[in-house]
Amino acid sequence: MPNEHLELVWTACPPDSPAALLGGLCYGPAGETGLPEVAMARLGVPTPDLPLFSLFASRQPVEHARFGALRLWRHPDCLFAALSVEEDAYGEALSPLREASRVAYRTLFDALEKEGYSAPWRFWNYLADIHGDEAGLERYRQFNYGRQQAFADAGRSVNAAVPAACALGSQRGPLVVAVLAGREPALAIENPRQVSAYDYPSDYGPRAPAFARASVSWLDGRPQLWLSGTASIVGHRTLHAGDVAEQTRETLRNIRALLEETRRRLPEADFPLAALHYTVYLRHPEHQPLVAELLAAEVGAKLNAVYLKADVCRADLLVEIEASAGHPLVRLP
Ligand code: 3EB
Repeated sequence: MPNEHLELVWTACPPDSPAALLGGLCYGPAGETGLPEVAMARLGVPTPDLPLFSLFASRQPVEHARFGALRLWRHPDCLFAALSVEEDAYGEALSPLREASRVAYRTLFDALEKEGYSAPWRFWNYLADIHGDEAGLERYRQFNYGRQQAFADAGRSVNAAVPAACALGSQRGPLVVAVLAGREPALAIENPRQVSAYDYPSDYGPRAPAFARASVSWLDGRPQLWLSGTASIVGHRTLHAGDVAEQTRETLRNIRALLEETRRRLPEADFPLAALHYTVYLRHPEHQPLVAELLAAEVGAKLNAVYLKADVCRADLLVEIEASAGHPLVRLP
């Protein structure tokens, strides 16, 4: 039985019932759909060249609107918006990516305010060449710079109650930013094992990443959990450099800690590992079978996961795992 409000759909088939579509992204070529494309190969499947559409669907009425590069889908209680930005458009700037990131976030924040869904719950961020140098700074750090500037420009806090997020390196293509937002704020959750990302020391870049470790939103009186990209970081340091098995185990310890912290903050948001829908980003495709085995050993036979080849935002990280819960998942062939 599909959830009235929000369900996650993973499919290789382009969406055929746009009325129910509440936005989404395509990992691979999006064809005629016009959905934002993220150049990432799917791993652990017999047909890696098929696209993977990661969509939200709803039985509630959804309206779609398009304003130039910005696409948005309005549900009565939440909104999904997505944007691709060509960095070339900011070729004059000292750092085109920093400027593109700032403009992408400004555009999305302006749209959220205008549409009446001012509370971002969860962002998705994808950029090419994430470790490349731009104007003397790693591109991921330029992205963080522009993102933090946009939060400040919009009068939004950069160090409390920030949304959940992920930020990954794609093979090529424009900066892609998507957001799920609501009329009511989500509850931001931090991980007691980790320094909050917004408090990272400046060794990780001049402007800290503006994201929470997780957030909990509410639809129809029920909680949804949005776990940010989670990696083998304890305190603020990367652990187990070069060891994908240990990095996966450490990541799962962080995820367990986040689920426990979520329950502590909000007893109704009681999600076991097996209730989560996972997206696993791997730097090296050959690690997929081992990571899948370790994940299944912890989560159990009901594991729902998709695997994507991506550059994780610290060069010494081999794996990053994000997840959501509190809404159904539909997998179409
Ligand atoms: C980390 O914990 C790993 O910049 O939005 C994870 C999730 C990471 C989100 C972001 C970065 C982001 O620092 C990287």
